[in-house]
Amino acid sequence: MVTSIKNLPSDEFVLQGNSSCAGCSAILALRIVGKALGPNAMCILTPSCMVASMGLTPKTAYNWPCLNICFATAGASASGLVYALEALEKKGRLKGEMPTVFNWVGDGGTYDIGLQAISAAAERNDNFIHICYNNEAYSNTGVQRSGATPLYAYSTTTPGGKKEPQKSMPRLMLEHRIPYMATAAVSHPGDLYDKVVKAKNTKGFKYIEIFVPCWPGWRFASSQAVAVSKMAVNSGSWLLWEAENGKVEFSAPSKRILDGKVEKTPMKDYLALQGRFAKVLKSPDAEAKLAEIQAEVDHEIEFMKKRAEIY
Ligand SMILES: Cc1ncc(C[n+]2csc(CCOP(=O)(O)OP(=O)(O)O)c2C)c(N)n1
Ligand code: SF4
Ligand SMILES: [Mg+2]
Repeated sequence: MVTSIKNLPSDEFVLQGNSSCAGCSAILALRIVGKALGPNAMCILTPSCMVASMGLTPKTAYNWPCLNICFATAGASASGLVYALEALEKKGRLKGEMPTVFNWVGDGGTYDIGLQAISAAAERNDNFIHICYNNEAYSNTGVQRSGATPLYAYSTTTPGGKKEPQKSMPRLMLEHRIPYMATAAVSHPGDLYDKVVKAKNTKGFKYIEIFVPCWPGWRFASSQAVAVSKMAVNSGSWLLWEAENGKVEFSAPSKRILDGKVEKTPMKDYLALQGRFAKVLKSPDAEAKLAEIQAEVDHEIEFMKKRAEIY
């Protein structure tokens, strides 16, 4: 049974007065993650919107010890912190319970520049959670394309629409066959909360990727991030699942789509909510491009269905 939003703990680890955009769904996701992790956690951040949102010492808005590290090094830095904590514990010098070490890193820091160190830490099965909040762009520096930016989306470095389809980071992580990994979305807070609790209670490397639409980057109204996220799930373009040691289980909303119990929303309706696809939807070959985007989504669904059957 998925935890209801009404039953999430009232504790807050993302404090008022942080400097994220109003209506930022990444900061909302971090609030929910905080409720699942509780106070005994240490947070590592790479350069991103979430570092900017944290603010400056002594008025930082995240209520955990936080380390801001180099863009490429989330995997290596978290490993180092975990090894240091484990050494202290071994020597009897760790006060209290072992904290949960977690990375809070964007898609740029995960899919692109941080990939090698994250993959290496996963292969070593180091004991931390890498959380990628995926807003499908380098938002903090002005919305440049990343490996997570979808096909035909506008970004400042793809003014005519991105020509390449997005890379599937969750699938890359799946084949590391780590103890636990999951995809989640800001529109499904109970599901996200439960997955972070599960990751916290699992030893070894954990990966969670959270879908967090960015309104200034994707060009929709600031009040609509959760609605856009819901639409991504309902269209099947963002699948919710989890995997223990490489074995995939689909989560309720996506499972209903995959089992054919619920009709998925057409991609056209989802894309129409976002200004970053406006040019494509108005172009003379809009129908062909839409069909290509829909085919990408359908292929991913078929792939994941088969992947879940064979392992
Ligand atoms: C090595 C290096 N290259 C570039 C930058 C500039 N930079 C700072 S934040 C950022 C974007 C980060 O994108 P992402 O990880 O997706 O996080 P978001 O901004 O979307 O929250 C970039 C390119 C940097 N700090 N270090
Ligand atoms: S640019 Fe996007 S991800 Fe960054 S703080 Fe604003 S809403 Fe959040
Ligand atoms: Mg990003």
